[in-house]
Amino acid sequence: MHQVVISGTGLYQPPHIISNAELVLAFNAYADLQNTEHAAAIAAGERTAITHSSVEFIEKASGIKQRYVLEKDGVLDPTRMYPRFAERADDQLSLMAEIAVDAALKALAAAGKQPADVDAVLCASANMQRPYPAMAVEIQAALGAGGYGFDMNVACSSATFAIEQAVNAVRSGASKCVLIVNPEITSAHLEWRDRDCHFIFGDVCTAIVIERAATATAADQWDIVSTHLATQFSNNIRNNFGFMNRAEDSDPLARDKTFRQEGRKVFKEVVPIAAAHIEAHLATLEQTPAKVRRFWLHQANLGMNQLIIKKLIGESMGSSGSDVAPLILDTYANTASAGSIIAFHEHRADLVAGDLGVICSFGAGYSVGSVIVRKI
Ligand code: CO8
Repeated sequence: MHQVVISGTGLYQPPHIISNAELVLAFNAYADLQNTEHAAAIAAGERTAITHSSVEFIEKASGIKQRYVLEKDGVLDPTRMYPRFAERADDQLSLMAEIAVDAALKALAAAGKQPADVDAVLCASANMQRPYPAMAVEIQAALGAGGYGFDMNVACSSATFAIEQAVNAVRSGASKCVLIVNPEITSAHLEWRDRDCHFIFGDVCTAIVIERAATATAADQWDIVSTHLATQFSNNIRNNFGFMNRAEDSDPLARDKTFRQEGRKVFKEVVPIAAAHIEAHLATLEQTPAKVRRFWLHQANLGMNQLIIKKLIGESMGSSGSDVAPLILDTYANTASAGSIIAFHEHRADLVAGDLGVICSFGAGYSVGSVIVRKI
């Protein structure tokens, strides 16, 4: 069995920012347009008027202040309310692969590796641009990596679930160096016309290099001590878009064909699941949350992370996160599987050899994945 390390991470940041103020302005313009268009039906009680969104609510309920997106004009156009992407020909690199290659090259550079050193590519994301050929195989080809690639989706937990697959492959000797990419184009499957969720998500891509400790040369290395995954079925976060829609004669633009959730239930149910999962995982190593120098938590909601940290170490966390559990969702929003990896990417330079950390994701499924790492 080989010792396995994370030897590099990379981050692709989209070119556009949407502030809460811009988002609310566009949503309220959309609401006014809809309410004017359907004034008669609203007056007759046949239709409910759309209520305005507010910056104050968004910041108080979620902690999110802005989000990055790949395309901004379509999202903010009150007559459209979703991004506008040019369709690409089959012989052009697809958008998801393009942002994954960018993040991957940065992660490989950090790890001091060449694409040819990679012998497996896992594209792990909450949504794939197409069913096949696998995004991972296109990314593998674009990079010039060897071995094989495959796609996997466990919603917000896709990255941690991919880390366990990569660790198992490297530990067993099947692979030497695995590249994980998490391209999240959430803007294309978010319902920007629903004020309950229009503020939640942002676009981004993260990448992680996982390899044998024996071949790692990077200055910054993280021993992967243990991984632990769990799922528990719930309909509280769901998206029914898929290849069966046409055969079912359902409306492709119906509300259930984009992200939807029972946010309050998710909040209440997932917080205890995540806290108990982390605690039980640490206990298997005879460790306690108090011994953990840093938690890089999934970034869905400030309140969720505050409660998880309170449950784990009894510490109150402020609205800008804390040293033990840094926050990135204020600037990136919820980036699905990439959130905990962005936190790890941006907030680990100050840790010293021997420090213990936990990367933990949680979300739709429900799913929860934790990765216990130690700074080498
Ligand atoms: N502006 C003003 N008022 C609003 C708005 C708004 N934008 N939205 C709702 N309100 C109102 C509501 O109508 C409600 O009014 P009333 O009391 O009169 O009924 C009031 O504000 C309170 O509403 P909520 O109870 O919904 O508010 P919460 O405090 O629960 O906050 C949150 C809502 C922020 C959504 C919160 O519940 C939350 O974050 N929950 C956790 C959700 C979560 O973590 N989900 C994870 C999903 S991510 C995942 O798993 C990956 C999926 C794949 C990615 C998908 C990409 C698109």
